[in-house]
Amino acid sequence: MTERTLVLVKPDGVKRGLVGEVISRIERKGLSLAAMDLRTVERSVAEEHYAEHKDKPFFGELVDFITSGPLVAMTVEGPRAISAFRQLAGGTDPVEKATPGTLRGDYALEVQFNLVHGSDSPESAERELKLWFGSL
Ligand code: RTP
Ligand code: MG
Repeated sequence: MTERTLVLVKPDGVKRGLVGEVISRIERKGLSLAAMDLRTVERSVAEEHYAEHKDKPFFGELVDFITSGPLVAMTVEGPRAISAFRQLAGGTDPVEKATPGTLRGDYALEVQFNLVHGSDSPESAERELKLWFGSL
């Protein structure tokens, strides 16, 4: 089933020049881009995006980081795109969970600076694509 998912190359990935690497892996997997935009987001967007984490101790730092500079937001589509991109990204902790061969496993060291975001379910994808692109 064709799906759409929200992918972010977070500010650390943009600063480090890894946007092309992320896109390359998305394309090599067989997924495709349906929309893409470089932007710096307001705190309100970041807070809404990460609303599920609002009571976590790292919420403030997370919002500070996501709003710290330009990021690349993309709509990525293809068969099982949501799970497929989560597989490419690897686990949240780039050392303890993400394995080599994944984006986080290959390019990140710290949980906060873990390079990419991908929607984690069809419900999240719908909510996030509306927030970031105004539609699914
Ligand atoms: P994301 O939402 O960014 O795609 O990452 P995820 O699903 O793999 O992880 P999630 O549990 O949704 O956490 C969201 C982001 O919060 C940061 N985080 N920091 N300091 C910490 O313990 C901690 N835990 C999570 C990470 O940047 C994570 O991607
Ligand atoms: Mg998440």
